[in-house]
Amino acid sequence: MFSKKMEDAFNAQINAEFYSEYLYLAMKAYFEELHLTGIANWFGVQVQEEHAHGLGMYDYVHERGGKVTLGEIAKPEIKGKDTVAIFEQVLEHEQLVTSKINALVDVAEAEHDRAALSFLDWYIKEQVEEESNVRQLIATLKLIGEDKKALLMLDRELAARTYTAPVIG
Ligand code: OFO
Repeated sequence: MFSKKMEDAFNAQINAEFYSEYLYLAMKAYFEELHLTGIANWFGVQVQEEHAHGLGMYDYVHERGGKVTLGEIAKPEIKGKDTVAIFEQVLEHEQLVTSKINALVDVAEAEHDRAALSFLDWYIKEQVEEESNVRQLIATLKLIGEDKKALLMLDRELAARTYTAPVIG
């Protein structure tokens, strides 16, 4: 049985995933406007991933016989003033999402919803990967520092990132 508490918690997380999509779309635009198209591409893949994360939960709520309720998506705000600071904002954001997924797991535990717990395992692992990828990029960007040539090389490398639809759950 899919409780109302579980349904509300999943709906809140669907909103958080679509907010992530929107935030990364804003960041993609930022880098596109700087003609750093490889970094923009990296964000484009993030956008698709977040969309899949949101839809994965959307489908799951329906699979459990629940009701999807979509709320407002907040205006995304880019706080970072340079590339490193923007990726630091991404890491902070992913850490926040991790804490939200953990809170969702807490609800599933309190509701004794084993099916939801098993479904959410995928998201827990995904968050470890998301945070690790961004941490790695921040370290690389810090090494690059003011070296424009090295930044362009990284940009070229990130241009090769492609999206693979995840198998969720
Ligand atoms: Fe959905 O993982 Fe990022 O936010």
